Amino acid sequence: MGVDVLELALKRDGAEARARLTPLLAKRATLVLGPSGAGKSTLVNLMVADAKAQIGEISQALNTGRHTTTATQWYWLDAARTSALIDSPGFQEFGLRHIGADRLAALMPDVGGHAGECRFYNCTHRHEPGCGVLAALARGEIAESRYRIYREIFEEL
Ligand SMILES: Nc1nc2c(ncn2[C@@H]2O[C@H](COP(=O)(O)OP(=O)(O)OP(=O)(O)O)[C@@H](O)[C@H]2O)c(=O)[nH]1
Ligand SMILES: [Mg+2]
Ligand SMILES: [Zn+2]
Repeated sequence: MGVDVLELALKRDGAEARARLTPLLAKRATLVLGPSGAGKSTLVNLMVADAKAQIGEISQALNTGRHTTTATQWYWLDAARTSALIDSPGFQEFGLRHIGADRLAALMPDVGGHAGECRFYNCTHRHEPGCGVLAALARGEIAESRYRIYREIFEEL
């Protein structure tokens, strides 16, 4: 999707995680978002010396987080107050119910980037003739796995 992904081991290699995150967090406010138990508060504590954000153990029974953080909290990363990190309560499930099927392609940049090439303005990119998305898929410019995800979510919506 044109989004960079960093894999970090906050507990095993905190120093490396800090070094890689520090330049990305500079001069902006960053919202930490993710399911409960993902390690959001662990990351905040790693980056903010006196944060003391509460960290929860993963529930053995449910294999999920326990919603340890219950309120959104703003932390300054530096004394000059130019960079901030925002810890947030985790979610158990991520829903897309608020999105109309006709808006889905526009929200997946790698898929929707070719929608302007479709013959029909209301193309669903599934079976229409002259579909720019299907053409890009055939040329290998859209990953098959990403197009499959588009189809699956489209059907759900
Ligand atoms: N091994 C390992 N464990 C981690 C890592 N990050 C977090 N944990 C552990 O995962 C558990 C949950 O961490 P939290 O930081 O409380 O997770 P959270 O995302 O803030 O959870 P909520 O506040 O419930 O949304 C704790 O036991 C952490 O020690 C990591 O990078 N590696
Ligand atoms: Mg938390
Ligand atoms: Zn199309």
